[in-house]
Amino acid sequence: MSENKIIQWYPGHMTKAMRMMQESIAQVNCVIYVLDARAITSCINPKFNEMVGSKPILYIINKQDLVEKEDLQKWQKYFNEKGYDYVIADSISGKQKDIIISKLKLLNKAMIEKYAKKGAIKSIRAMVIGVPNTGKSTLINSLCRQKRAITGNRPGVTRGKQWVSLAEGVELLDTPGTLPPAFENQTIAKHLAFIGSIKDGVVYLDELTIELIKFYRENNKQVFMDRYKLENFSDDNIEVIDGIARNRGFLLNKNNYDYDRVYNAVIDDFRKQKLGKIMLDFPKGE
Ligand SMILES: Nc1nc2c(ncn2[C@@H]2O[C@H](COP(=O)(O)OP(=O)(O)OP(=O)(O)O)[C@@H](O)[C@H]2O)c(=O)[nH]1
Ligand SMILES: [Mg+2]
Repeated sequence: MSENKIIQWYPGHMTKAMRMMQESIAQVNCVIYVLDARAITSCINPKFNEMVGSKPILYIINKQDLVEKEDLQKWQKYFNEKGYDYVIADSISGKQKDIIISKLKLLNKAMIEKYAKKGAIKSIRAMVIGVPNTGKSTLINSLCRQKRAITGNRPGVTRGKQWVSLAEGVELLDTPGTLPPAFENQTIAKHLAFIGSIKDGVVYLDELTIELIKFYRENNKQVFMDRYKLENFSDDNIEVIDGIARNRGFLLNKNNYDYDRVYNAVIDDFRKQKLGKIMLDFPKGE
């Protein structure tokens, strides 16, 4: 991802998805905005804010299991200062179901009371939004304790809209992950590529690997060296790649390394948390 190479990914299904969300927003009482704890800043899509308007938002800081608690505390402080409603979650576990339901009820208290006065019970309708691969469908499944929505560790798994009803009087609208039409800067694009929100192929694996090497050289040399049994962390990216290929025995033949296997190993290791718990974005000033 050299400076002159701009990452851009806004496929047609996202335009369609955005339109669908715009059309559906009037039918919901609130929004559940799912963020990946590793890259919170990068997961903010300014287009969502325009679409959501004045509807209340419950932020889910998801994938908390992939970051260190101390790093997350910085974001908690930030969200508290801003007065945002949020729940820190790991949706695969489903442990946060009760707190999420109670926060949703609190967020919609006025509406629920208005109907209660007339003797009516009104369910809460929430649209679940977020950039691709943040865990929206996984969250929905964990809240309804059933595998209703399709999930998968790649962007663009959910395509259409899908309503899922919970016994607790909550209806959730799953939506396809949507990116902004243009990234505010290339750091955001890079971080979204690291966490699997941008399709591999839009970003070349060799470039993504080099960006990850640069990141670890600057932020966490030791974990990277330990993982690939490197004796030192060379300033030359190709030397690092060669070292990984050599130590892992990734060979095309006697004289040539199999670089593709290196790229897949490094990216996979990062995404499967074998390169430590990493936070990519911090609140401004941290
Ligand atoms: N470690 C971890 N992985 C999670 C968590 N929540 C979801 N995942 C994984 O993240 C990947 C994406 O999950 P999905 O629920 O399909 O994400 P999505 O936001 O619906 O994705 P799109 O429909 O493509 O926008 C899957 O591999 C999930 O298992 C979590 O809390 N922790
Ligand atoms: Mg989905």
